[in-house]
Amino acid sequence: MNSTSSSSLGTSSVNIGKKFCAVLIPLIDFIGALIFSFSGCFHYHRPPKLHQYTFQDLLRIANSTPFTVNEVEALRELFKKLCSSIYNDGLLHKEELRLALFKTGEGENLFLDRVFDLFDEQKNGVIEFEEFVHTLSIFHPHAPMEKKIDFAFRFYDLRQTGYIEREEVRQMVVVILQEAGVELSDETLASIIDTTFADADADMDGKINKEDWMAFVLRHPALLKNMTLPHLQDITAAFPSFIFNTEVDD
Ligand SMILES: [Ca+2]
Ligand SMILES: [Ca+2]
Ligand SMILES: [Ca+2]
Repeated sequence: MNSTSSSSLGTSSVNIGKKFCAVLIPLIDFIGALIFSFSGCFHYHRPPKLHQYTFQDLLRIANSTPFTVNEVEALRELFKKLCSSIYNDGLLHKEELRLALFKTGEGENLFLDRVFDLFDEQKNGVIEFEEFVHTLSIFHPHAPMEKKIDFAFRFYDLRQTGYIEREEVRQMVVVILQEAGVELSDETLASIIDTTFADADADMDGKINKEDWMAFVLRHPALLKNMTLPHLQDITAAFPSFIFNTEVDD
């Protein structure tokens, strides 16, 4: 490769990184919205009694995540609020997640479906509290980088084929542009996707596998910023009225 083409490749890589960052933004927006959608209405309205987690339960959950016991307790209050909006059975249903994120219990959304699937680790159609904490923990600033990379890969593998295909990137880009009110010609859209693939598909087999993805993300570390939600460290500060029940020193 001569110096001219290598320098133009460098420039285009930066642009691709920016574009892919834009593609990742909805994911972090979703998680952020989920956490803070209810912070404004948290004054004092104690949610109904649900399955009680003992201190030992909370401690066990805290020990398996980067969260402290107080943070798990704050997440418990958030979860109670989220999961009592429609069914009030101690489980988070897809309609409730949709209501929290979009203020409506109805309608289809590609990202919502994928986010819900990723939270529902046991694939039983509802999100349990431990699944909720476990998935959120991936966005914690102290969560291992490999977990963040892996989660982002699984998020974008919308059809769960084990690869991120061109069609999946296309769908994401289309949804983002729609939400941003931006209209691009089909050619421009195709060219964004082509350039992204040329950069990400290292073994050039037309799909992004985990190794391709890992290398791509490491070349564009800005992507990983979107996999960290700094506010998760301040979850107890976001819900000060709930630092409270056990008053554990972390
Ligand atoms: Ca589940
Ligand atoms: Ca796929
Ligand atoms: Ca590939």
